Amino acid sequence: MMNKERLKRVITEMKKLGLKQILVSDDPSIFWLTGRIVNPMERCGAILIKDDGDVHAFMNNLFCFAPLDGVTMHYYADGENPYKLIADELVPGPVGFDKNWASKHTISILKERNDIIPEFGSEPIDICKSHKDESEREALRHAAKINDMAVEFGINHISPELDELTLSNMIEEFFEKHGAVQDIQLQYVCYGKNAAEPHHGAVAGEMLHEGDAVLFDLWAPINNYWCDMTRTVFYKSVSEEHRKVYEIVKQAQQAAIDFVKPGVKMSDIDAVARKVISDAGYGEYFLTRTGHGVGMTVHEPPEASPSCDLVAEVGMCFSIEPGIYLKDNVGVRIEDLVIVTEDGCEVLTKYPKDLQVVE
Ligand SMILES: [Mn+2]
Repeated sequence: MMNKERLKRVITEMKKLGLKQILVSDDPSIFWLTGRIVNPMERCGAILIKDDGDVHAFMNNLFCFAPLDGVTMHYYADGENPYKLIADELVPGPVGFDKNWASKHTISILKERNDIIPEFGSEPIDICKSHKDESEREALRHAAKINDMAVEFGINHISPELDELTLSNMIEEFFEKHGAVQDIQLQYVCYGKNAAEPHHGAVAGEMLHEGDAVLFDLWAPINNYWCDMTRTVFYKSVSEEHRKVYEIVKQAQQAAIDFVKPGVKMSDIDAVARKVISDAGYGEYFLTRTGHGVGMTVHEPPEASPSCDLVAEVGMCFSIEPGIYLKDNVGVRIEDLVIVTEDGCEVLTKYPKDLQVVE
């Protein structure tokens, strides 16, 4: 059934933004509003929310989407035009569309009506979703616990016999055994200089050598809520330069975590981490933002980046993951998830961060 409290919060945000009507099509947003998992794939499925509380759902009848309390249901069959059904319920003026909805849907609706104006419409739900309630915080804590175990599993299985992809696949299986059932992504396992590419995944045939960094960036949805964490360890030995880089990243990450509390700007969280790395002389090698929101999607608002104007508020969950990336040499990233609390933040991922050399 429709979560009335969440719907009310969304409508409040719509009013603040001056949006009279939004079309919600993102699967996680529909799940967050209704508790229903629906994935219409290439077909059209959406929920229309108006600022007076009028709500309509449009679904293909193949997906067995049962009626929702207080929602006017519109079912269509293959061969029928769902866009006309939606267009008929819109009032003239701006319509907020979800940012990820395929253009074939949005353009088809626009073609049905020449008195509507497309707007970005995800913000009301994105803002509400960024404030996790207690049940969501519990789900994120549980996912983070599995993530700690997955990192430990990965580190315990480091071996010169395993290429990156094999170890990555073993970790993926570990996640699946612990409740990650859908949408699992490639687990990042990066050896040596590969760790210097922030988005190197895991490649077949890449083998481990003494002195290599081993970077694990592991992420999976557990019961619909994502975890995401990174640890970097070293194989058999660590050079002075690499040790220095590691300690700087660790300090930057801790400084940013210590800075998090309600009311601080997300861009300032980024600045705190960046300052530690810049002051140590490595500023130009910190190639990414400091963090991103996590919830039912692995990358969502708010982000800790120089360009984010949002302010940290109680219940927001995001990553803190500064890094230093020295091309053809080494990469170090340390990532934890935090939830903003009344007086600081709760760190969800707990695997130790002291420099570790694995035999
Ligand atoms: Mn991340």
